[in-house]
This record gives sequence, structure tokens and C-alpha cells, in this order.
Amino acid sequence: MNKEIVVSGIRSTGYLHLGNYLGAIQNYVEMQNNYDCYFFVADYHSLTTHPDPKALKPNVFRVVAENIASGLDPEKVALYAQSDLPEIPELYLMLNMMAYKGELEKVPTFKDKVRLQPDNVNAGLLTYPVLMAADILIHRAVKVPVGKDQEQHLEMARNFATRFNTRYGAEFFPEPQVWRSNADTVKIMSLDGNGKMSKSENANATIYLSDDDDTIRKKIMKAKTDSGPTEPNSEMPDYIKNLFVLLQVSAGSEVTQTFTDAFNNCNIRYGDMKKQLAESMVSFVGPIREKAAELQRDEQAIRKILKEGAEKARASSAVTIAEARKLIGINYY
Ligand code: AQP
Repeated sequence: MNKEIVVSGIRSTGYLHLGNYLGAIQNYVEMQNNYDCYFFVADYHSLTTHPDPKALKPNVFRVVAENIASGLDPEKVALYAQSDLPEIPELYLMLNMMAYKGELEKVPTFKDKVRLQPDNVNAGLLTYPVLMAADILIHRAVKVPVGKDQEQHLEMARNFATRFNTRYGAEFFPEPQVWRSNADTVKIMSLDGNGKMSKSENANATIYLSDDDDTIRKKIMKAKTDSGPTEPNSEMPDYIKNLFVLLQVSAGSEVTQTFTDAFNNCNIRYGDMKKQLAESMVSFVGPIREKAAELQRDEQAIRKILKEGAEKARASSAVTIAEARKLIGINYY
């Protein structure tokens, strides 16, 4: 039986962090045995912020290395750079004819970017959801493991797929759906409690997969807490819940239960909890960091992985684009 097709990508906009790991990579690793997986480094998407050309390659290679160090097996999946598939920009162009200015301007992530970079509101930012739709539909994927922040983009991908199908009278593109294994890790907050952990903001409150042991300890010891609950079994503030999620991931259920009981009995000592979290996080991130560093020392190996990944991915994208051209009527010779 054919396996279901899965697509997901990570932008090469900086160092990967626990949010990327728990919200994305961990899902990729879980899916790689049971699905036909296409995972890519979204280097075209990173161009919206005009990165330094010299930084592009190391950023792409690091994302590849950190994915593999986290357990992704390039033998089992197609792991490639978005820019290695010329069919993606071609489909992006086709889908742009199905996307309307008004709906693109309403997307919250677009509005955020306009606020963050008012001097660089380029068309690429506006059409970001169209490029994301092309990334997914190029393999006619049915499942997309993404965090909550990407849900609206996925809904737009479904709309563009349906419009294309209706316009050209064919059941060509399936409607891709969100795939998620664990609701708790869907959004990892920044350690200072301000928004989500992210590559390009709040570096001191973000645990990167490349952080050394002391940096991890320092960042965790500075994480936002408060004076603790005064009523038994209180609701946890979201920045405290976030620490519990990270404790569960790195230290396991038994340790987490001990601190949960202390929280519920109003005798939790956040200093002790953070010390425990710091040590378990050091053990959790350390092996990923070391493995990723080792992989990055062998550029040749990463190049080979990207080349082979692109070949696997192009086998599928070439078929989609040939059929899409035919449906549109680009069929002259
Ligand atoms: N804090 C997070 N919690 C859970 N999941 C997260 N993801 C990102 N941050 C968190 C998930 O990681 C995948 C890759 O994201 P991306 O690189 O395509 O873009 P992003 O979501 O904008 O990631 P960043 O790290 O916040 O990058 P910058 O700072 O460049 O904007 C996605 O599946 C995302 O859900």
C-alpha cells in the first residue's frame, strides 16, 4: 500500500531552538517510518528578510545537520533545499493566479512582519502563504506537521488547491491537513514569557540546539517564574506550564510529577525546579549539539545528502508540474 505523503520545512533564518525541535523535528522523526516524507530547508522563504549571501550556506547546512543530529534519517526521507526544486517557484507562479491581494493582506503573520520590518514590505512577504502552498502541493501532500502558528497558512493552501481544482476541472491537488502528535509541544514559549521561542527574537530566552552547557544553565536559571501559587491546585500561568513541558521532555514523568505535586500543594521552590531542569536540559541538548557539530565539519557529506534529497524530491515534483502544465493548457509540443 502506498504511504501517505507528508511535507514540512524549516526556514534557514538562524539557529534552531527547542521550539523547532519539539514543534517540528520531533514530529518528523516520528513520521519518517510510516509516511512518504519530504522535509526541506526553506531557503527561499528566508530571502524575505534579505540575509547576507555569505550566511545562507552555513545556515542551510546547519539546519540539515541539526535535523539529522535530532534523529532524522536522510535514507528514510527526502531531505532537500527548497531552492533545489525549480518546480516549486513554477507552481508558486501558477498558484499566485489563485490568490487574492485582500486575503493575503489579512494574514496575521503578514501584519506582524509589516510591523517588524516596515521598510521592507516586499511582495515575497505578502505571498509567503502562496509559496508555502507550492511547497506542500508540489508533492500533493496530505499531511503537514506544523505548529499552531502555521495553521492559517495551511488553510490557505487548501483554498488555493480547491480553486485550482475547480478552475481546471480536475481532482488534482488533495487538501493537506495539519498533523500533530502532542498538543503540549505545539507552542514552546520564550523563557521570559514573551511570545513563542523563535530563531530571530529574544536570544537570551531561547534555548538553541547549539548552546553550550553553561549557556543553557544560565538561560534556564533566568527563566521567568513568580512567588508560586497560594491556593492548592491552582491553574498554572503559561510561562510556568512551559517550564513543566520542558521538564517532561528532558527529565521524564517521575521528576515532573514530583514538581507538579509540589506546585499543587503550594510548596514548590522554583529555584530547585530550574536547577533540575537546567541539568536535564544540558543532558538532552548536549548529544544533539555534539552530533550536529561533527556533521557540520564534513561539508562534503552534507552536500551529498542535499543532492540525493533533491533527486528524490524532484522525482515527485517533476510529475506534479508536468500534469499541472497540462491542466492549465501549457502543452504546445
Ligand atoms: N516556539 C515554537 N514552538 C513550537 N513550534 C515552533 N516552530 C517554530 N517555533 C516554535 C515550528 O518550527 C517549524 C519551523 O519554523 P520556521 O523556521 O519555518 O519558521 P518559524 O515558525 O517562524 O520559526 P522561528 O524559529 O520562529 O523562526 P523566525 O524567528 O525566523 O521567525 C514550524 O513547523 C513551526 O511551527
